[in-house]
Amino acid sequence: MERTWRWFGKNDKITLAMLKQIGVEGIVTALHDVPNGEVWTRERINELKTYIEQFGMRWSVVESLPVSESIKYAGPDRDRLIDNYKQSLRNLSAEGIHTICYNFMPVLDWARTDLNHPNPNGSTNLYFSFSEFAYFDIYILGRQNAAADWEKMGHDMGRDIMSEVEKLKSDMTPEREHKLVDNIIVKTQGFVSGNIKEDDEHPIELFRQLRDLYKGITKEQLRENMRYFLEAIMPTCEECGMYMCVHPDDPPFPILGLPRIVTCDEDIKWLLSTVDNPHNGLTFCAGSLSAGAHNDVVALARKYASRSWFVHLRSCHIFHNGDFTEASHLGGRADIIELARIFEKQNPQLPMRVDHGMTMLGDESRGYNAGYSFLGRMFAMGQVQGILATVDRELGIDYRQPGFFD
Ligand code: DNO
Repeated sequence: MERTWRWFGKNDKITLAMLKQIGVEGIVTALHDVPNGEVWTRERINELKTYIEQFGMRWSVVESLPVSESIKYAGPDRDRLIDNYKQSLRNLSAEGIHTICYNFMPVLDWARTDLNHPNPNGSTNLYFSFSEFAYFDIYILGRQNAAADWEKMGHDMGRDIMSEVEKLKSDMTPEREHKLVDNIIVKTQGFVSGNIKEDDEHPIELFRQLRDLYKGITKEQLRENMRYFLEAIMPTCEECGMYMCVHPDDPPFPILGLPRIVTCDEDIKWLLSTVDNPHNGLTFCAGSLSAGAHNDVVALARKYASRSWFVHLRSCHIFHNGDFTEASHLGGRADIIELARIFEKQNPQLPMRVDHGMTMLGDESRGYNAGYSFLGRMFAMGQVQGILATVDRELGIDYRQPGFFD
């Protein structure tokens, strides 16, 4: 696979010159300063693309060309926003960029409760605690029906989440509450979706307003809105050779009373068959999928490799109580060695990035985006490059990064 890296643009503390040194071939990025819903112009795309090419790399994948909330909940302006989306696709294609990662998660993109959870080896990782998330939902967001939903979730998991929440409540401090809000809806969101930003004064209020836009939207309705969006853009994708890759929901189960529709085998099957067009494909995010105990990640890869146009390599560990954390790239539920075999066989040119990495060896004081450390991701990238070189030799694929002087 093509060794790519998610880079957040010219303000990213990790520079392209640094990435060149660690074997990165392609860049995954977006025009992060264009507000959601606006057209990405050819000039702006070309300017960033040219900048990347000066470093001997290419702009391999757009992550993300965001789908506006109004398209997801079928607001009155969705057709206008879909037209803008199509125009951005045409402009990207005219500049030679043909792979788009996007997601269809309502309001909240990915969710974690702790961004610095200690690992036994002294590094830290991202962590999702059901009881802390439930506390946020019930006592901070104050969502109607939240307690009943968590009661049921606890029952289904064989875990007394509500007692854990009450225990948390008795120990809670304003600082801890603030941190939880920051982790769940600010620090993990601003840089990916732009819905809520670090300098928003009332993130909770803003979040409630966004959530209310989805009142009454069921899983079926959200699926219907996704089908509508995909059918509307497919002719443009065919015309300009654009490959859409939906990112699975992270975590892969419904949260905050909002439906999630890219979480498991059945969802993926629905998505790829409802709009059965090769331009409607998948970002195979092994990390998001492995956070769901219901997912057998290797089996999913075997089944859907032929419709995956972009791969995220990462692996989660699920604890006995159901909480999950991000494991090392050589551990956890996603067998990255086997995934590398499957995808290398499928297409050795497929763009792949290591996803989140550990925070380690000083990463913690550098102010990187949550999950997007430098040393931790570089360590993971080294491991994955080794896996790929080995798998390539096994498969007789010509390894594209020989030693410098070969
Ligand atoms: C978090 C990521 C997500 C993902 C987008 C894709 O690190 O997995 O932000 O990139 O949802 O649209």
